Amino acid sequence: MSPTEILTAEETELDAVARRARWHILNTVASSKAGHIGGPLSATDLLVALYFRQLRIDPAQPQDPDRDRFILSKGHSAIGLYSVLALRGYFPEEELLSFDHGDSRLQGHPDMLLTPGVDSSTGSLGQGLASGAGMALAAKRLGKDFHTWVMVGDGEIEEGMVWETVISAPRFGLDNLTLIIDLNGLQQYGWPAADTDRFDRSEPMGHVDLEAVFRGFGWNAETVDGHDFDAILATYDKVEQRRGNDGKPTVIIANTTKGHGVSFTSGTYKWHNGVATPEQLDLARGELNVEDSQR
Ligand SMILES: Cc1ncc(C[n+]2csc(CCOP(=O)(O)OP(=O)(O)O)c2C)c(N)n1
Ligand SMILES: [Mg+2]
Repeated sequence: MSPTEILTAEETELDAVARRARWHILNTVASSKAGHIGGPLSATDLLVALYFRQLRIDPAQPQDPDRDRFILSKGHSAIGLYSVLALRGYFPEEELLSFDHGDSRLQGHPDMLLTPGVDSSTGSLGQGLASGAGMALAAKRLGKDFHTWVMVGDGEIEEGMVWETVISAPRFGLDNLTLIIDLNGLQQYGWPAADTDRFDRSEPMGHVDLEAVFRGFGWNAETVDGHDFDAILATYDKVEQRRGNDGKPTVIIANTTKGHGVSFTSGTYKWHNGVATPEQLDLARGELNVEDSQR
């Protein structure tokens, strides 16, 4: 496959798209010499399933008022979103190499005024769910049937503003709003711990029954393996089928691994951000089984 060939949703194998997206994440960040790795890699399969099977979108019309919306509230994972947007045909894959350059459309955090396919600017954690609720409420008021999806990190949901929307969304009957929590068990560092060092790297939400909490606030809740495409698609479908029936927003709690898909980045906070060496890139390319031409 040539790097410029546009992949349509119907023609693609999700696993191949995800491997290629993961390669772009590592290779692009290495090329730009700075960027996040672990969060983009944990979110890749969820994003690929959304953009290649679920969202009602047309990459040729990124501003279609009736399109489904997606907000990457964990905006530091921008390169993960850009990789999937490029593969889905919003802009050329080659453009990924401009990532984080001053004059690029692909800034280090998503900019809705610059990048085709980006529905909301994010990066200051905690804000995307509120924006998404606004979009979902607008759809209700305008009589439109588009669906709004938001993805947050598990560290991000320590932000209080997330919970303002968790409380209010059911009261507005926002069954057209779905929140995906990328529960990868790690954030940048971890909780301050008196008895260890400054950062103990414990799970940000490991002590919380998130399903029970969300249900208590009036949400539907689903838990899924965030690296199993069959399970992800079945869960997305369930959400879509339920929409419009019960007035409840839905949370999808996705169990993921930070840095998933590449041996040396998997399961460690140390690859929250970082730049792969040429040797590491070679190793990753082999593990991801991508063609040489994609480098
Ligand atoms: C309001 C705010 N505080 C701090 C940061 C810096 N920051 C960027 S990523 C990150 C950790 C996020 O962890 P998590 O939400 O678990 O994301 P993931 O594991 O998916 O990378 C932090 C603290 C920020 N972007 N915004
Ligand atoms: Mg996390």
